[in-house]
Parts: sequence; C-alpha cells; structure tokens
Amino acid sequence: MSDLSHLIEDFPILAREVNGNRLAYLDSAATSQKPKQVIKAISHYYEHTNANVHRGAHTLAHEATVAYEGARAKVAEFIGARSPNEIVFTKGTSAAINLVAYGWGLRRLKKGDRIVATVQEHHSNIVPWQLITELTGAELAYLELTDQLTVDTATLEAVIDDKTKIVAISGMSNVTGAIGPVAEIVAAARAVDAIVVMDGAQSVPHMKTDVAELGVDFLAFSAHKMLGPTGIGGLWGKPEMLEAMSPVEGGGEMITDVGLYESRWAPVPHKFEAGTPPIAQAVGWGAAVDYLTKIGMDEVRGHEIEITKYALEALAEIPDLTVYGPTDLTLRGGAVSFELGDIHAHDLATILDQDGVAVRAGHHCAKPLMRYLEVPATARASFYVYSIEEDVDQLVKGLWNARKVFGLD
Ligand code: 7TS
Repeated sequence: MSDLSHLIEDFPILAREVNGNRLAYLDSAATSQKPKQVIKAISHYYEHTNANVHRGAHTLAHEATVAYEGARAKVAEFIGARSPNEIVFTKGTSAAINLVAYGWGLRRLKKGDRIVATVQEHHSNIVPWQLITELTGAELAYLELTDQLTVDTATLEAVIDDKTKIVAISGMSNVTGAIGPVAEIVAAARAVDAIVVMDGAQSVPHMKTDVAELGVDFLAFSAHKMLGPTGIGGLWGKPEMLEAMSPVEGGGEMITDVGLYESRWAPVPHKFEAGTPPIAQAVGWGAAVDYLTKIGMDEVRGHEIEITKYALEALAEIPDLTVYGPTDLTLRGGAVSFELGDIHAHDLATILDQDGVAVRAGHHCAKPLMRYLEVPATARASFYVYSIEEDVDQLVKGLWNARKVFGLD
C-alpha cells in the first residue's frame, strides 16, 4: 500500500491551527475537507464559465452545460453506472433518499406493505420512510445487529417477508463504520421482489463502488463526504426504475412541454432536476472524482484500513475507553465511535477541541442506533485520505488529558 501522507499538502485547511495547536481533523464522516484542486475548479468555473445550463445559445451557457453534464459523466463512471443518464443530481444523500421515498414509494405502497430498514441507519434513511408509512399505511420493520454490530443476517428471511416492497440499507454506518452485508440483503430482497435502496453516503467515499456488482436498485450519496462541495449529491437508479419513477418537484428545466393543465416531462435524469441546478458544485464534484480516481479507490480503502487499525490499537491502550463497532477491519470503515468512562461525549469533544482535535459528539443522526447500544451519545473520530498517524497520536494525547481533567487518573 502506498503512503498517502503527501496528500495533506493539497488541503490548505489542514495547515491551520485551532486553539494554538495543529488541527487534527477527525470529523470526515460529517464532511470531508477539500483539496485545492476542487477549490480551484470551482473558482475557475465562476471566473471563466458561469452561466445557467440547458438554456440560451451563448458560449458561456454552452460551456456551463458541457461542464455540468461532464461532471455527471465523471460521477457515473466513478460508481460503475452504464450511462450518465443514470445519475440524478440532488442536494445530497438525504434529498436522494427522499426522492425515492416520494417518487417511488408514495406512488406504489399501500396498507399491508412493508418497508425494511436496519437499526443502524442514519435518520436520512429512516425518517423519509416513516413519512411514507404515514401517507400510505405501509409498515416499517427493522433488521437488528450482531455482537460485532454488523447487520444480523440470521433474521433476514423473517424480517424481509412477502409483504416487503422496499429494503433500505446503508453501505457503511456513520457511527460504527460497519460495512454491509449488502449482497445477502439484496438476495433476500430479490427473493420477495422487493427493491433495494442503498445509502452510500459513507461507503461511496471510502470503497470502490460498482452499482452493477452491488445489485441494488437505487444508490444515494453526497459529494461533500468525498472531497467535493456541499449542496450536491446523487441518486443513481437502474434506468428502468428512474423511467418508472415520478418527479417530485416541478418547475423549470424538468419539462419538454407545459400546458395550462398538464405537462410533459423531460427525459431522465432531467425530469428530476427542477430549477437551476448546483452547477459550480457539480464541477467541484467532478474535480473531487478526478482526485480520488487518481489516488485509486483501492488505495483509499487500504489507507483507511491502516489508519483505522492504528487508531483501534492506540485507543485499546486507554483505560475505561469503549469502542463501538466491528473489530474485524475487513468489516468496517474509518468511523470510530467511543466513550471514555462516564465523561459525556460533548464534554469530551470540547476538551479535545482545546488540543486542536476535531471529533464529533452526539447521536450522529442515528438515534435508533444509540438506543440499541443503550448510550445517550458517543464521541466519534473519522478518517479520510489525508488522515495521518499524527492525527491519531494527537487524539490519544487529548484523551489522556481528558482523563486527568475529569479525574479518571
Ligand atoms: N447517510 C449517512 C450514512 C450519513 O452518514 C449521512 C451524513 C447522511 C446519510 C446524510 O447525508 P447528507 O449529505 O444528506 O447530509 N452523516 C453525517 C454525520 O455522520 N455527521 O454529520 C453528517
């Protein structure tokens, strides 16, 4: 595995100090930092190209359209889609899942149908389905977890039953880092003709993704967790699914004809993109995809395994510290949730911030998982391509310091 430590030079923000200390940014699961290549692509777009897309014959409008659609092609290739038209640009993962919930679920589900999710899902992959059950009378059921905190496959057939129409799962937990098991869940869903909606917010940035191999029907993901800007993400869908799905938002750009009482939709994916889209963000996302492709996703994953191994070993040396998540590195990514004695996670994060260490504390938008783990909150360190051992060392030093401050020593 090649050493990625030189990448840190590409991330201007990582050179700053926080509270007089070197910044150890360990909150990449919330949002990643951006390399100068992405920042430059966005400024270059605004300095040279800015115009609205898909309208107007002038040069800038044409160039902006080429840049926007070019980004779609890059994102499509990155996840193994067969055509750029299989990618709908959305605001992010949450918006993408909501689009499936309302565009697909609302139109098809009825009383007696079932939607299955897992207890580890982010609220983005729970709440939209709750809203749909309210509107349709369908019910929600959940897959539980093993002792390793991976999804328990023993109960797949019992939970994903004949009534099940939609199975909503994540590729990687943002709390425990637990991966999959997507293949088993897809097989169980196929056996009852249910569709599978995958939340790839954490998995797409960290692992090679091939939608054909995954076998899911929809994949939702966000640019800002994979070195790109906020404000844009994607919904990949099987072409026939996107074709069959209804638009949820109406407006400009998503029609071919509008009469006073009815309209005709633009072809997929444009029928789902009402209004002026996030053009500069798409360009930035394209640059982020180029950056990750240049590193290689196998290298990205390899680095993540190494830094997570280093962190888990270092954290194991700290008394009273509990890590929540799989210990097997092949079953997990780089989101490491932990508790230190009875110190509240928010207090811990505040103390760590004094040492320049940025971790997240709270329920991580996964309240059902917190209840399942019987903890009110956890502190979470999470890594990405620019994370280095020094970041972990700084975290460990900060945790020893927290032990002192809270009288654990
Ligand atoms: N799904 C997962 C697994 C996530 O981790 C997140 C964001 C989302 C969905 C929502 O993505 P968005 O881009 O639409 O916001 N996760 C986190 C987090 O762990 N801390 O802050 C945001």
